[in-house]
Amino acid sequence: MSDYRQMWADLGLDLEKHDLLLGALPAIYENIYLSQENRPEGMGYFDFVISEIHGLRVKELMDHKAKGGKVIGTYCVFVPEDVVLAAGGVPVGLCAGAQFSIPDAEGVLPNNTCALIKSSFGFKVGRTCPYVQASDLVVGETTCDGKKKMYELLAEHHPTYVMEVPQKKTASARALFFDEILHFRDRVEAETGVRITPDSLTAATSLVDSKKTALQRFNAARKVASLPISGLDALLVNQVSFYDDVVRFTDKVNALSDELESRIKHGQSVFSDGAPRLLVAGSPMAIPNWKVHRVLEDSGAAVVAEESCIGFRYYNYLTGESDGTMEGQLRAIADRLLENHCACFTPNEERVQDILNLANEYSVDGVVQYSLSFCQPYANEAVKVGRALTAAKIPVLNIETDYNDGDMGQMKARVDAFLEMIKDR
Ligand code: BJ8
Repeated sequence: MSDYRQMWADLGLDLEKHDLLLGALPAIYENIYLSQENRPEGMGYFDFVISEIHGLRVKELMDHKAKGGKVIGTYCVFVPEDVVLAAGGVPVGLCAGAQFSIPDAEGVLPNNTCALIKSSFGFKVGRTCPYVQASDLVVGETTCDGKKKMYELLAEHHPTYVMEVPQKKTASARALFFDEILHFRDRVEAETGVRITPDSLTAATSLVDSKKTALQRFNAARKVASLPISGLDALLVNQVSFYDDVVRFTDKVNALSDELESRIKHGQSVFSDGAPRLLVAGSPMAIPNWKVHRVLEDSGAAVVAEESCIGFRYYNYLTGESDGTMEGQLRAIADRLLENHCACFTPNEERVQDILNLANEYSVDGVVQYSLSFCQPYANEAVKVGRALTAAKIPVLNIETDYNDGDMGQMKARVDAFLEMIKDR
């Protein structure tokens, strides 16, 4: 760890505070992750990534910058990573899932703001995240109100660019979004000093599609009766997709999928027979937010899928090749992004249908609707989703929580009652 101190100091981190953060992580990870039994060997790579979360990957980013490359931080899957890659930049996800940074944000943001927004902002103002410090530019978007207002304040501390994401999927909204993608392309070119060509963009999109295809294959291994991997481990893989080098990550996920498919062939499961299968749907879970999966799986359930931007809403949509022109490729990217049915859109019946489809494809016994406290989009949309699930006779449990562990006992009691109800059906 000490090898990186100079790098962290150069990045302007508050070293004392940062030591506290990194000092706490190994015990938490050991307790939640390494204590699981019969994990696939391929998870060793992801354990390594976490052990080096503020070390080796950040060093790679700094080496890239030393060679004149740029790092672009993002907070939402609506920001097209292929455009950044096409300009030789490295995109990195900045959404934060740690309670640690929230006190720093609460001195500025209203307390009744969702934990993801507070944690992300707190990491910047508290100077405890090397990824945001390493970012030459951070890119926000106009999705939920809390995020857009936070970006105005974030811009006081860091070079920030905000993309407009529409709230409907009408023809005029699509035209607006395409225009935004053009502006973003221009902004990335200005930042990197690299002109994006149709070929470089097509190549970058192909890398992103390969990553998503690998994630689709990996997550498909969770459809079987004899589950080869825990929901906690699967969540981690989906989370790491936002930090890691795109080519290396794709290779590692494919290697892990080889192992999972072999486990499936040999009937090797990490769960006992009859563990209730659950789909978790709702707000994204950024590293190290493992709370709900932990409670669910500690209680004897198996999480088999995430209808989340850290999960299905990210990997499900591929761009493919277009007519080979710059405009055609950018249009294909814009169309792909607007396939994502984030709860910030209205109306959003497609998301309800996605959840029903996932429940069917993954043979779930129940759905947990997860929303972060004060997340209006997902908490409100839970009403319609809940009605549809009830009509389809699929049990549903609504969990609203934040990053604090204080309510875990109460959550576990509700989860236990939910699982009992499922078993008695
Ligand atoms: S496309 S889900 S990544 S906006 S949890 S900050 S919605 S109050 S994160 Fe998201 Fe893009 Fe949508 Fe996906 Fe607001 Fe809710 Fe907080 Fe959220």
